[in-house]
Formats: sequence, C-alpha cells, structure tokens
Amino acid sequence: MYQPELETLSRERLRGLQEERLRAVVAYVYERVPFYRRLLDEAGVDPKGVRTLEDLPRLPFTRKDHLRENYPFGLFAVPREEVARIHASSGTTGKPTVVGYTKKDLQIFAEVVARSLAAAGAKPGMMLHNAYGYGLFTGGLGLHAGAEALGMTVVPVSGGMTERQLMLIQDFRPEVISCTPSYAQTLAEEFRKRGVSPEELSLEYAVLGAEPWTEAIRKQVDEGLGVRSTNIYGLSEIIGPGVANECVEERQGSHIWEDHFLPEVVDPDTGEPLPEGKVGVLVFTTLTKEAMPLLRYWTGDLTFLTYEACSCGRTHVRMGPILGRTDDMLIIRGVNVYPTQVEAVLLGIPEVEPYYQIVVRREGTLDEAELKVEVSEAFFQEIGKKALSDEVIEADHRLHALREKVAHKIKDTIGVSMRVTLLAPGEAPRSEGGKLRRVLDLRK
Ligand code: ADP
Ligand code: K
Ligand code: ZN
Repeated sequence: MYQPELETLSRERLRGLQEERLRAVVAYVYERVPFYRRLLDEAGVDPKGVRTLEDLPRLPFTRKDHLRENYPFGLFAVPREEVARIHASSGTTGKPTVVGYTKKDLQIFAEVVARSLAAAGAKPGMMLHNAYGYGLFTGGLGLHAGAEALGMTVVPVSGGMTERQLMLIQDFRPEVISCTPSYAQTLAEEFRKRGVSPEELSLEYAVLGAEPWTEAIRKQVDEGLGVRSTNIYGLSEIIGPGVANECVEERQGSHIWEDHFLPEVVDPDTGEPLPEGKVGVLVFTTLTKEAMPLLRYWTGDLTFLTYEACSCGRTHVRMGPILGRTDDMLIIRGVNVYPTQVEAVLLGIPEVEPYYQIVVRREGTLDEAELKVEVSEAFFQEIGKKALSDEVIEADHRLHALREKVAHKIKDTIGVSMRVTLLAPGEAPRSEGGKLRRVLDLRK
C-alpha cells in the first residue's frame, strides 16, 4: 500500500474524518463560490446545519449542466492565480467541462493515483508504460504524476502509434501498463499477430479504465499480455482517474479513496439514497479539493457499493463495475461523446441538417463510429442527384468534399474520428412520438 495508515483506517475513524471534512467543505464553498451560496440558499440549507453524514441527503446535487453554465472558471473557489493546472473533459455541447487544481490538489491527485497503482500491483522501481492520452484529458498526466509519486520509472507514451508502442514494450521491458481496456486488447491482438507470446513480454500488471469493460475482456487482456489487470475509475470533475481502483488480490470491486471522495449511490429517478448493494447513480462529494470542490456531484454512472471487509486489508468501500449511464453519453475509445456535441458541430455546417444518427460498432478490438447525416434540401437541389450512395458520393467532388469537411470538424472539435455517411433529405430517422434513437450502440 502507498499510504497504509490511511487506506486501513477503521470505519469509525474514517467516518469521523469524513464528517470533519464535510463540514469544512460545505462552509468553504458557501463562503467562496457564489454558485454554491445560491444553490444552498435556494435549497434552504444552512451550511452550519450540515454536521454528520446523515445530513448529506439534504444537500442539493451538482450536475454537469452546472459546470456548463459556469464555463469556464465560474466554479473555482480560489483566484485564478492559485490554480496550478487546468484539465478538461467533453461537455454536453460545444464547450468542454473545465476543471482546475491548486498545487495541493495536484499533490492529492498524485497520492490517490499512487495508491491506485500500488493496489494494482505496482511497486517503486517498476516501469510504467503509460498509454493514456496526454493533454487536456486527465488520464495521461494523472497516471504520470501518480507513478512518479510511487517511485516508478514512467514512460509517457500517450495514445496511438501502436507500432511504436509494441516496440517500446519489447525494448524497455515495463512491468506495468496503463491504458483503456480496449487498447490493451488491441495491443494483445497485435502481439499475437506478430507471434510474440505473453511469456516473452515483461508486463505483469495492467491498470485499465476510462470506459466500461467486462470480465470477458479482462480474461482476454490477462491471457494476451500475460498480466493481472485491475480496474481504475475516475472522472475529471472529481479529480481524474484514481478516484477508485481494484486491489490486485481480490479484483472484486474498486476501493474508493473515501478520505478524499465521499460516495453515495442514489435512485436515478428520485435522487433518494439507496442501501448498500442496490444499483443507482454514483454521486461524489469532494472532501479535500481546494480549486474546484463539488458537493454531491451526479456522475451519471450506474453502479453499487459494498462495505464488506476486503482481504487486502483496505477498509475503503468498494464500487462495482459501471453498468450503464443515466444520460446518453457514449464512450468511444475512452473519450466521452455526447450526441448534443455532434449536433452543435452539424449546426455550424450549412450544407447539412441536424438530422443524424450515430452508430457505434466494435470492429475487432476497436470502437468504430459512423455518423449518418442528412444534406440540406438546398444543397441536394444544387447537386441535382436523385439519391445518395457511396458510388454517387465518390464520383462527385462536392459530395466528397462535404463528407471530408464533416469528418474533419467532428474530429477537430470532439477529438474522435467518425466515418461520415451522407443521407438525402428525409432519410435520417425521425421521432415518431416516442424517443428518437440518435444513437445505435451495437457494441453490447
Ligand atoms: P477519464 O479520463 O478518467 O475517463 P473523464 O472525465 O474523461 O475521465 O471520463 C469520466 C467517465 O468515464 C466516467 O464518468 C465514466 O463514465 C467513464 N469511466 C472512467 N473510468 C471508468 C471505468 N473504469 N469503467 C467504466 N467507466 C469509466
Ligand atoms: K472517459
Ligand atoms: Zn481489497
């Protein structure tokens, strides 16, 4: 363990610490963040009345929309000069969800990731091949700093360029790899194709997250790479990856680092707290963050909690796998995508209409997204075709160029490649009273 004294605190002492920190954070945001002062006032909550965990359900939820409404820095509780780093994740529309960290927040981020890596089997002196994306995403830099804190040798490979990844894994001989589960499958598959057996690989542990995965995928990765893989969970709004991690001993649920992130599971419809073991929405209150603390943040992720003692000795509660979402967020190769973001891009292109459908498939180990979108009536008239098909589009440079333009704008603004299919006016599915299926997820 990275911080054994904190990771094995008795439940009673953990609760005491949580309550002390809860009182402090409620007073802190009420004092410093006008949004929270209004939210609490409107909910009729006197911050001084929040004393114990029993008072938690009286606090209003914070939602993704609140982040959007306060874009970019409106939820920061410290002057911008005290923010040491900014990260961002996909927002529901054109603008990303922005998060900030003070120096102390970054230190805590590194500590929880170090705990996560240690839980996953990593030890000081081991080498980490970090294939999470660097940049505005929290994954790359988050794992990086945590591995350094633990005392590992970090190789900041970032995502993509699979050929180079295969070479570096063979030449540098890392013991640990971090990436999305689907990318771990890709790497395993590519090694197999090249006749490199798992026994020849130096890898022992894989830390996989950023998208949902199953025991079937775990088996493939473990066998294909010769590792024991564990789940890492997190979200930018709360800190990034490392909110929770499975212990390599049990691999039965991910320990949530509860001295920093206070979890609840609530009913998705009523918001009422649910008992241990029941599936509902995971909600977090940050207990120690300075730059952007959040009260009862509605993650949209569906799972359950268990307080059963774990053989690894850690006392922190475990969460199950993510079983779904309460909203229409898609995760394509680890990147969050909202249909409304796609819509915002389409609204900015005069030759198409915001009538569209996103079809996601898994081809081999990789997610493939297809965007079907209607061309505008005016554009369709102008090109003078009766119908649109792949052949017609290939043969007409205007259609060809439009398809490229849509694909580029999607890639540039959302960060995910989608194959674009142009439809004639009226061909995209329309709502027939019921809910429109904007998304067809064929991966399940
Ligand atoms: P990250 O880079 O850690 O994925 P984001 O803020 O971009 O952070 O995305 C967070 C969302 O990604 C979560 O709310 C959840 O839906 C999904 N996610 C992250 N880790 C996991 C995981 N281990 N299993 C399932 N879903 C995950
Ligand atoms: K994600
Ligand atoms: Zn455990």
